[in-house]
Amino acid sequence: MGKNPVTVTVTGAGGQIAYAALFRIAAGDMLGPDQPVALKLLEIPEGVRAAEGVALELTDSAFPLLQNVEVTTDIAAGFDGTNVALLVGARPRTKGMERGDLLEANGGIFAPQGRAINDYAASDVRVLVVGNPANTNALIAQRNAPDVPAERFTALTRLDHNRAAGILAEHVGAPVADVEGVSVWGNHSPTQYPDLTHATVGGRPAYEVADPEWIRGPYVERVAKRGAEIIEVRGSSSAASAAGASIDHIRDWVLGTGERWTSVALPSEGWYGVPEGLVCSFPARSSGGRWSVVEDLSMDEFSAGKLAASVAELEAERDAVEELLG
Ligand code: NAX
Repeated sequence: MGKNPVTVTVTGAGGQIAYAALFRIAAGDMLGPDQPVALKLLEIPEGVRAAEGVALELTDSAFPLLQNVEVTTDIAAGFDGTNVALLVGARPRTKGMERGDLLEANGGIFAPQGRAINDYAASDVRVLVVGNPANTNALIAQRNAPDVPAERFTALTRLDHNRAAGILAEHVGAPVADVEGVSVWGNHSPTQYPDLTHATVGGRPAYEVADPEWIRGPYVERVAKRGAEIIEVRGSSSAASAAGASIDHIRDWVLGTGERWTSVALPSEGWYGVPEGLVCSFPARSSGGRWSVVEDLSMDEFSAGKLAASVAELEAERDAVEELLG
């Protein structure tokens, strides 16, 4: 007998990241080639026609694994029975908007979505927040979903992780599959710290393969500001790579990472001195459907300073949305 379908909700379904993600999800790239999926596309009224258009194209793709597609602007219906929620839709930062305004505008989205997940989602729900500011949006959603275990709320730093691996591989002229042990710490923002202390390329330490001055200077800067580089070169923000990273994140979470680790933002349990509850990126492995942070990695003064600076930013973001934290 075939497997029961997994219900996947994607918010911001009319947007560009969703457009790059949904067809791959329906094709089985995220949950496996034998796992049927039912899709729920949640949009706001301004975006719903675009989402309806995507639904038409999904039908026209005749994906054997795709059981059903529902388009809705109703938040309760959007999360009803959902097993995997990709929270992509968010309020973008517009000209003249301060970070505080951005956080507040997004609080108005992620607090009700957290409550709806709490009330309507399946008991095994797993949540990935992609919409920026992703870490703090995830914190807001998590704090508004008191009946869901906190560890089920994560934010996307896999794109940063993939960028960190890809840019290193390109720099040293190695295939990216040879890169292991990269860690991205902190916030999904320019303060993030892509860390190569424990990274290897083809089994050799990254710090031997590449110049340490480059690793701690231009490399960190380039990875952390890659989003802006993409906008400048492509003319719009990362879409296919963000979609691919979201799929990688959920696939690894559900199906496991094996011995390799990746990077994931999740509510801290005090690891590496990061205050409890803060949604912060750590190196992590997954098995049995659960993330476990890679603990006890050595961290020198430079790395500890970078992590502390990013954590300070996360704390400031948390304090700015205090009244939304349930
Ligand atoms: P788009 O502007 O193409 O699409 C966003 C869609 O979300 C729109 O269709 C809009 O109608 C919808 N939306 C807005 N509020 C909603 C709500 N309350 N419920 C449901 N849908 C809603 O943006 P896109 O390029 O797809 O990016 C989406 C988000 O991802 C942005 O916040 C962006 O900053 C963020 N990103 C996060 C990344 C990460 O690594 N964490 C990287 C890529 C990306 O920049």
